[in-house]
Amino acid sequence: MSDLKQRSLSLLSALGVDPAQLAAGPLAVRSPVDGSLLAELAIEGPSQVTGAIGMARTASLAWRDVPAPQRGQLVRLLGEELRAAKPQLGELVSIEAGKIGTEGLGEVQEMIDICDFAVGLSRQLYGLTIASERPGHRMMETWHPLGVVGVITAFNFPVAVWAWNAALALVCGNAVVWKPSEKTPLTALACQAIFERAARRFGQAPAQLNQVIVGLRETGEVLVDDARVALVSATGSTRMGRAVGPRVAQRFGRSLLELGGNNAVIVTPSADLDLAVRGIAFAAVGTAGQRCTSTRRLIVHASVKDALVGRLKTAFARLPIGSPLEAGTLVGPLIDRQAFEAMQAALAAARAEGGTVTGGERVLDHAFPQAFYVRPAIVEMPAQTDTVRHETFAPILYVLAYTDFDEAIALQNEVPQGLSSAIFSNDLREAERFLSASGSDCGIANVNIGTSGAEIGGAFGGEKETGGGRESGSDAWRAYMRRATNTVNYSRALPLAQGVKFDV
Ligand code: UN1
Repeated sequence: MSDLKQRSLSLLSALGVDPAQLAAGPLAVRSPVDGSLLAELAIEGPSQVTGAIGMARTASLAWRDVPAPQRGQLVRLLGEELRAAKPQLGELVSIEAGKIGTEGLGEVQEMIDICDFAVGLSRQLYGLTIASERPGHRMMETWHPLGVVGVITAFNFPVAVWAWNAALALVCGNAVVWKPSEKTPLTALACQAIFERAARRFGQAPAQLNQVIVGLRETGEVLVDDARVALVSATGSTRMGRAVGPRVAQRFGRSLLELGGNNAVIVTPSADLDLAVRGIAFAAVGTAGQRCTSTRRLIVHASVKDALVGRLKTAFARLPIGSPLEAGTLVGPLIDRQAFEAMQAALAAARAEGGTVTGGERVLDHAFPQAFYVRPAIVEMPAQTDTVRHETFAPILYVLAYTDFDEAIALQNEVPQGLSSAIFSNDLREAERFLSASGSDCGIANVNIGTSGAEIGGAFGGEKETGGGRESGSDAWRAYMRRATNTVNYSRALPLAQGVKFDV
């Protein structure tokens, strides 16, 4: 048995996962750290998924009548359990998704933070009171649970994205059916065990309030097509969203899509370059460029391009690349061979379009023949070509020079995706223009910080091919509830709106 398998088995058992689940079927789970086999899981077939949705429906009928502040207490306990499990779950994220230690732990912290947020929210599911045009009438809005929420998540945030969705869905009175990425189901099983501990302590949660279904695309499709699933919240590629969105719409379900990004940083002549180098490096190479918020494009003013790109090249050349389980590593592996091949194909295409590539090669292949470590690439491009406009989920930073600020904003916006964006500038006019209606067209627009690493308090998501959904903070909770408009007549007359007369 490989060391990593042993380590993950002991973490999973400490987290409360039944070992029988880990050698139960055909789904091979491998660690991107060294390619070793961690577990073999059973795949849920269509009838099991349908059964899970039925149980979730039953759970939701009981849960919707529990007062929201009490529902919040379950999420408070979930947050407590996550605090206790943070070191083990963070390490398991590192083993299964290849994140460096601090990012694995950071992901669990993000889960704890959203639980805290959701607990407060459980007393703040506010509706409006609206002035009625009729005497003796009152109008108001009430917010009710949707029922069953389906959550589909990606490998790169294998646990936090479930928590963003589940914490809000649960305080909003829904049951959750979660299909994790087939590349990272072990961390999902761990979350399920953690959730069940919280539910046992809570004592009055209906059975099967949160369930995990492990499987491939077909498993997710059952969730997408079942009319009992009121909301499908899906995170992943634009290709996946293009398939999921119309199928859910076909049955008049709701979807919340968080898809690809092609996030740019604009650096203007007045920028603090020390800050820019650090901000861009973290956002471009953190999580080995596998965040949907990773910086993929640098749009830099011609007057500072050489200075900035020179410093970035030096920084990229020195990056400690290696096992994410070793202290000091900043860049871990790509998730698998397919990701490596997609990166190499993008670099070849960029070269063919006139790009100059620095870095991007495979490293550590002798130490880890079954894993895919790369040196992050900087690619200076003559123009924003098709390859630049496409999201490649790998650490590639395309560099484009600009001379006129309007041109920089146009370049930033001229891609199909619209998730995150940033400007480094000390010029107030430029920064404010970037944030204005005619500035960045993304769901996230930052000043003097990079494109990734958003806090949970804000709404998270983006426009265009990113899918339009908003998760996490602000008023994202509304997506997990249905709104009813109520008009109450407390008079003895029956005046009609718009002055209509209808006396019978
Ligand atoms: C994602 O990559 O799917 O802003 C989410 C960030 C994280 C979330 C990323 N808080 O980078």
